[in-house]
Amino acid sequence: MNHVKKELRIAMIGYGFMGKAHSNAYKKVGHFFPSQYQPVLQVLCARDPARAKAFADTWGYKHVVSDWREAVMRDDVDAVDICTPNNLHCEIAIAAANAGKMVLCEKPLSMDNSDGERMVAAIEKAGVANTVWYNYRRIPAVTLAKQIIDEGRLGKIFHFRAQFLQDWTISPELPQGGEGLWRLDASAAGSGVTGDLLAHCIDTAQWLNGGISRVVARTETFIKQRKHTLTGNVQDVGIDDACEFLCDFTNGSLGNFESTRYARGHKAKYFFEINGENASMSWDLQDLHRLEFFDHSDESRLRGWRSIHVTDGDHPYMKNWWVPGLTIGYEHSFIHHLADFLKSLEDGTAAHPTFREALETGKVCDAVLKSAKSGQWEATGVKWSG
Ligand code: SOE
Repeated sequence: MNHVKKELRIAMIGYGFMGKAHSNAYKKVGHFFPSQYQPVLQVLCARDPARAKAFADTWGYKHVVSDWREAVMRDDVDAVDICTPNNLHCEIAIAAANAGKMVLCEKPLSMDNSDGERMVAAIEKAGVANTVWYNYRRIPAVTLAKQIIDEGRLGKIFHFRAQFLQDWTISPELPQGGEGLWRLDASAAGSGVTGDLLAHCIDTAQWLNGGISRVVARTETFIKQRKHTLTGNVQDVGIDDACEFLCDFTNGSLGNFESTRYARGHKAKYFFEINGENASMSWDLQDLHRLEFFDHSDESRLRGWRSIHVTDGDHPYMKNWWVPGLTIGYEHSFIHHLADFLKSLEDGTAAHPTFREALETGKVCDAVLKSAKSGQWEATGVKWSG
């Protein structure tokens, strides 16, 4: 079979947490989701040569380079996967698109929307396949929530609420900047929890419930100064440590979002709930197989929240894994994302979320940060069609 497959030769830029998650997806996808395309780990690009070589050996990359420009321009590369800190996404994506490569980019798309607009323009001008790795859409219970909404089972939707809570930056001793800690450095990350965590919630929310038209937000930076890993100097912290916002969806429903890295005891609590006139649903990453569902049309004596264990063969993605009832995990959301990307290549369709759709998430993030400064409601300018 293998000889008829088309190779999809990947240049992976970066080798942190996401470099690992994506490399794992490239390795496994073909074993579980048959496709005409076979990803090939062609080139790993990273700055530290010894560590890059070790990563490449572990995952089976054929070549190692230290300059992303070289990786992007190579003739033996079909697709560029951007897993760098956020401040490099724009330049790499534009160069890759201009070189005619497909581009897969880690979230958030960009530092801000002026970069995002330039990226979308380059990608669309080049006409190359593209996607942004908002992976949580591909958790089977979240995909099932989308199916249930699209079937109209909730009726008119009134409320969407979401939280993404962590606690890993509470210590004032934690430095900002450098590997692993660039998320605390505004010059590398763009923003704090808004771009890093709420962007996930916003992507899922708009996918499930349509566009967000306006927001009012507040942010807080609890630790005002931190030592910078690279310079050794104590510097002002430019990111938002916590963010809360209210919003209006264009379908008339109200949104309520919260994210923080200061919720002691919560490591990655991503939760959402959606209330419609006929039914409600909620989902929690820490029990990721379960979709909680309440259907008001159930017989009243038996009516109550049911907890659907989304592991059966007719649940999204699950027939490609084990027998019904057996579970999968976080890393599978990336495998599903990639499987859908490969399918879109076969079908000649867009791979969601596209850069343009991820820009709509970025517009909400920008409006949230703007509102936190102005103290006013801010329009997002979102044109949601995804
Ligand atoms: C931050 O800690 C982080 O790793 C995000 O960057 C990821 O996008 C999120 O999925 C988990 O948390």
